[in-house]
Amino acid sequence: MDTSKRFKSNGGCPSIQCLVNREVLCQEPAQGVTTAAHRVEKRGATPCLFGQGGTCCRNCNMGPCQIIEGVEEMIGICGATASTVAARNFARIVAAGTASHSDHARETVLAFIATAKGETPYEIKDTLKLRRMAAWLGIDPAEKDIQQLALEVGETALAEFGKQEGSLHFIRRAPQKRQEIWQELGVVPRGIDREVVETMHRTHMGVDQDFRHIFRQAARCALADGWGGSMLATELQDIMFGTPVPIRTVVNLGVLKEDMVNITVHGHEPVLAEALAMAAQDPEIIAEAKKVGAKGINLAGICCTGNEILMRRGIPIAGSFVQQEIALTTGAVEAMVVDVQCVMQSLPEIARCFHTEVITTSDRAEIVGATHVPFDHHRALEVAKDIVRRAIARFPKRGKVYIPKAKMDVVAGFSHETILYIQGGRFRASYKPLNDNIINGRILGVAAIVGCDNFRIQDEVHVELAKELIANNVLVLTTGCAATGLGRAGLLSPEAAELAGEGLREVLEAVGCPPVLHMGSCVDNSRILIAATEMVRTGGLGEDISDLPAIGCAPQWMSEKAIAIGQYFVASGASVVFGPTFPTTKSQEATDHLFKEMEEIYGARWFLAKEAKDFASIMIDQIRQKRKALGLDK
Ligand code: CUV
Ligand code: SF4
Repeated sequence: MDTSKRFKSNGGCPSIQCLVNREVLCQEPAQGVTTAAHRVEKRGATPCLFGQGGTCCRNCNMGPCQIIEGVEEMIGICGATASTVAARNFARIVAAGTASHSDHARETVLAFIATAKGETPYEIKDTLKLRRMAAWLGIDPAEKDIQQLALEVGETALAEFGKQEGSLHFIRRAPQKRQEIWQELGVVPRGIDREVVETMHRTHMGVDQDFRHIFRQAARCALADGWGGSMLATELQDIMFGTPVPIRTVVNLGVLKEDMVNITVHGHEPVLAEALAMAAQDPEIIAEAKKVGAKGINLAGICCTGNEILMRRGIPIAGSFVQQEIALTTGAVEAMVVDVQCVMQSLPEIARCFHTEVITTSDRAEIVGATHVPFDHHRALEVAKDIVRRAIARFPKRGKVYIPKAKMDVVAGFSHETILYIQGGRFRASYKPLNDNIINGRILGVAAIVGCDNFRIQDEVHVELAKELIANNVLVLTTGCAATGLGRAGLLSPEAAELAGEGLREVLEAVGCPPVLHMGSCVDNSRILIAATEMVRTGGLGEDISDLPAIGCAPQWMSEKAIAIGQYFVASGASVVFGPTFPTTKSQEATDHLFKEMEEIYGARWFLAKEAKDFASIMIDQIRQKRKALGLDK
């Protein structure tokens, strides 16, 4: 194929703002390659208009119908109004997001059960957490050996997916008052799969047609994600692979190595990445790499897989979501190994311009042009070694390479347990120091910056926003690709504490913490729910998550999962700010529900913002209002 035709651009490289990405795309190895950066440039920043704002419906074959709120004749052929359609579409986004996090969790649980039976190379590493989770799952941990207990925990966890009645076990971890609100509203999730299926059913043509009632199901479904699928994934992964503790490592494309076999692991499920990490350390494998002239195997993460192994093993992250294609255009990647979610279909096409092999591994995800090497946790090491060997075989075929220098030191690993621990050590661990510092005003409040990065947004919104927040003494928590971006900018290092306001800086310097705490992958947003609950339980900051001077945001959200996360945060009492666009804006009624009525019902709401400064002012203002309501400030 004539690659020059596929390549368009202004003088050879796209006009993207992120300097390191642009640097790589402007170098020789990347010439002739088209990436999302080029496609966005070509099409302009305005996406396709169909569906924008949430009032287009294609749920039946009398349509598609484009509905315009306020125009009487512009309702669906079936009579559906703009608010119904917007709510239906929104609920379906939530269902897709919940399904994704939860299907990942299912895979984790299955690997966990196999591990309990001794059928995988993994172990039950955190036995303390195993016991704690057993108790939450209604299992008496007393006098059971670890394998037996793990098996029971695994099987009970698996049953959470198919449960038809009652409520998910982890719901009971929420503050009492929150649980009562859920009970009263009838939004307590029964079984994870059931909530997803019911959401799909209720949004089918001609079923649930009261937008408020649909939004309520969207909340129940989202709660099945946050307190269900995502939380199960986080907790069982921690038990199996270790609960994260503070760890120093590096991020950005500069972590790729000229003299090593580079394997990037991309996607979401750590079961694959953990096995690859084991295989990469195998002396036999390393010897094979040396035979082809490489110094060894360099594993580097992309997206949330990257976050998983960064948090637990300190394995460097090569890039966030928007850097996946760019990592390949360095010409230095022998294999990109992917499983599920946030993997761009363009990867094999780009790999064709190089010696790179794209390897899909999940039974649920294949890509035309990629090699499929099915992963199976029973044969985890065997498959992982096979994959690493494929990468080694590619090394001698490397052509021109350009690896940028850019990399940044980060400290990650801030699980809820770690945050607890650094506040007083093993025996006095509690959230009291944090609460006290919020009460005495050294810390204004807590903000979470989570979610994706996105090619349609060129500015470093995350970085600007985080700087503004910490300068105002707001402690920042982060997960997902936002965390990687903040890491690239140096905000995940303790030295960045000097950018914090005086009060926050004092607190951070006493414990040697960065001003932005990396809590993990997207499923690890469940850690934030637990941290918030712990703050409530510790006392002095109200009785419910909605009383806390805390707020979340996803300024560059891209995936459906992000909306599920936003909805479970709001339904749990934590407001969120999303942007730069929102999926219901063409229906005033539906948007009013999410932006106003939810505040009355759940004590929290959605906000929409575009620029970093707007995010910051909404978030700081909300935190101030909560402080006032608590009587902390006048
Ligand atoms: Ni799950 S969901 S782009 S990898 S954070 Fe990254 Fe995180 Fe969004 Fe995807
Ligand atoms: Fe149109 Fe109603 Fe069919 Fe949707 S369900 S496509 S609004 S007729």
